[in-house]
Amino acid sequence: MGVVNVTPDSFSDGGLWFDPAAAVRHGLELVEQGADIVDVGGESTRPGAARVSLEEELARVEPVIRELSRQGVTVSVDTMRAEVARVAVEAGAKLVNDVSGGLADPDMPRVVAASGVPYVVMHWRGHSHTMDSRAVYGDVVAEVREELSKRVASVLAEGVAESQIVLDPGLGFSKNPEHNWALLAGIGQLAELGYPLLIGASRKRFLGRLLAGPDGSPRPFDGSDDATLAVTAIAAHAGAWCVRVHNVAPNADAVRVAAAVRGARARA
Ligand code: PMM
Repeated sequence: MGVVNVTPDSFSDGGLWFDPAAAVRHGLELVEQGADIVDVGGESTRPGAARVSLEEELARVEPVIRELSRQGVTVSVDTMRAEVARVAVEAGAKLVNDVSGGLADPDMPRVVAASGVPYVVMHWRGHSHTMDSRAVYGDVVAEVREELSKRVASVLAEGVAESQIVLDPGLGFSKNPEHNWALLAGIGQLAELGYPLLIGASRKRFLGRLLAGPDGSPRPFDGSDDATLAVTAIAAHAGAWCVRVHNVAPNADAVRVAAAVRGARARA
């Protein structure tokens, strides 16, 4: 899954694809580089980000989704709003990626159920301005697993089908670096929930912190693409269904390597 953030302020690519024509061009480039899905979002979720209005979010994503879909691209919409999801699916989106897992907008599960498209339910504890203060866990893998199970039960009760659900531990969302590493180590336990898993580590702050220089200053996000690639290989090898990344070409190769190793293991 390649990322197109149609925002002026996303963490690593804010502003680059804010113009709809540039966003469409970038989405097409990502497909050429090997993306199976292009994730289009109009609201930054970086820590501390303020929310945009519904109208602004729709104006950002709708034309981009419509045009990419018209050109045959499999598009997902990255939104917490039911109305944006509804319009996006009407414009051609084939997947709804909700970083709040249905918590931010109570209408979301019903809209997703009616649309019938796959639904990414991410682990989330609150909006960007509060999320760092909610990064408190005893056993992060067990708690994320438990909270995701509750979200699954809730969206199933709203009519979403089991076959629509994809789960995501939400790296960086109310998680400190130690939590993110534990969740990556626990992919197998999360997979036991029985749903496909999506992992979004690309260019996140915990990679920059790991790669900090001798003076302790974090590596800037654009220096963490190789580390993203390592996470992709590990996640895909552990059985993740999808990785959400900004720099698609090398990650698509890493996914192929992991698939080859898994295939060989299955045949052994
Ligand atoms: N991360 C971001 C945005 N959307 N969606 C899912 N499912 N999983 C994620 O980890 C995720 C996401 C934030 O990253 P960006 O602002 O760099 O795109």
